[in-house]
Amino acid sequence: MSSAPAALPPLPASVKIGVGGGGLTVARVTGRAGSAEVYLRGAHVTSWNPSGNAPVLWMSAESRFTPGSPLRGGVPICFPWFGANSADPSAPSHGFARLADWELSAAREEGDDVVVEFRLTDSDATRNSAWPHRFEAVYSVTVGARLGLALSVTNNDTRDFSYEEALHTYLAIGDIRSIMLTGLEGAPFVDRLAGHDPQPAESQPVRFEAETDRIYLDTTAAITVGGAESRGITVTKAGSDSTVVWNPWIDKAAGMSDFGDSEWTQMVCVETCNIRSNAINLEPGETHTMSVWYDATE
Ligand code: TA6
Repeated sequence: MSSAPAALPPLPASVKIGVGGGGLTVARVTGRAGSAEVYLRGAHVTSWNPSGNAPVLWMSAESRFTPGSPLRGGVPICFPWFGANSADPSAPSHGFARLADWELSAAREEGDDVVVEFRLTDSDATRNSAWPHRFEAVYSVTVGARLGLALSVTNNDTRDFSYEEALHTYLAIGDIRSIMLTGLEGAPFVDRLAGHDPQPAESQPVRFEAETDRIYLDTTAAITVGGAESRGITVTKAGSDSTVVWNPWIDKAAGMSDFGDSEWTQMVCVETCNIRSNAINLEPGETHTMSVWYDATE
């Protein structure tokens, strides 16, 4: 049974609503400069193809499309916390937003681009969660020769609140063992596999030789993914002070039922975030926007 969407706004011919994996409702965008699919579950972008180019986002062939499970790949929205919730160990990893059904609130064409907007507000479930605040989140997806994502959060409560956020993007690459990330040179990071103490900054591009799970704080740098066997992908952000880099490598991939054992070579997560000491605090009525743009060569 698909998660029948709430009332839909007027849609341009480039946006069609259909039934995707697991019977979930999906918005299929076919613009002049690019195409994409966005599930209303989690407002989850699962694909983006600049016209004439190969997919830029990676999705696992083993991804689940079932209630209570996040999709594996694309761009999961982590909100209002990142990772485990320190106050409630039973709360879902990376927050409730990627498990919720968002409302498709607007869609329009802007030149060669197509813009689709999604909206999530507090509910009985969220108000009874580990993060009980009144809020509105508006997520804007711009599909074209570039992919643009913008997450705006408004405090609709009577007191201030803090939250973490991440666009946990899985990028499709040739082979993790032959790519490198530039842009983070000189930035200290927390290696989540080696405790929580900051590691000294590295002067070289990031390369991958094992499971890698790094949090870079206080960085606004653009990141470029490149290498002998990978197209170039540039990640440019605004309103974000943290970046997370992740690849599960062999053992962790084998331990995840929604991740194919051999798929670890095909992806790298470059995550645009505000987490830990970069968490956002909003006064009542305030809004914060985190945005990111992806450009891919060939
Ligand atoms: O962003 C990296 C990370 O926090 C890793 O530690 C790993 O848990 C990954 O996210 C995937 O998390 P998920 O809850 O989607 O399985």
